[in-house]
Amino acid sequence: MSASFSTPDGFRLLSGYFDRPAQEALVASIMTILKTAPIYQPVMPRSGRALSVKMSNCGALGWISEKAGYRYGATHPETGQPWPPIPEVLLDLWRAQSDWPDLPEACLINHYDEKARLGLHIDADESATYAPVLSVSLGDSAYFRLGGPSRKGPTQRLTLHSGDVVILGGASRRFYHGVDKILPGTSSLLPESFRPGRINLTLRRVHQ
Ligand SMILES: O=C(O)CCC(=O)C(=O)O
Ligand SMILES: [Mn+2]
Repeated sequence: MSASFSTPDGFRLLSGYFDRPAQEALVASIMTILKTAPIYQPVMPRSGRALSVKMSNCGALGWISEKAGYRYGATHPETGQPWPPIPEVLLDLWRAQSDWPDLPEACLINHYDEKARLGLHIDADESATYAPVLSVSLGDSAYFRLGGPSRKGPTQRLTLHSGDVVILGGASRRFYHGVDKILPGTSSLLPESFRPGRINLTLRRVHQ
């Protein structure tokens, strides 16, 4: 494991942080989570149009996109059940890499199929604005787009592979980023029903 890419702004890409057996164990815990908190189809604020990414969450709070807006909530919007806890291995990742005293309350589970993408955005629904955001890539590789503090500034493309960890820390916590596309068929990790596809787990501290 090495910091294969980092910027002076606190952005870090830890390539291959999780080896294949660790990725398999993580996928198994995510599949268990999805049995009680099924992947659902979120919609965009106002328009109510479907996002191309499907979602679920684990942790005390989940990030929810719905017609009324974005929010953090303690229960699944369709089942009304509390989100399952965040797997210990992800809390270990947070303890090892976040440099933040409090544990994350939220872990967003994004599932990208071969057509899904995520437009440029800033993670801005947390009051803990200085706590870093950590995310784990599982399954097919993806083109990740990293910009800067303004939407119109220059961007660069990074390829994220299964097992990679991305850290938006320091100033980069407020940088625009998104996912241009996934590269179908580049990984055999995920169960058949999730392929071609990519799962991204995003750990966030919500409250200061
Ligand atoms: O899928 C990714 O790598 C990024 C996900 C993301 O930025 C988000 O869910 O806010
Ligand atoms: Mn984001």
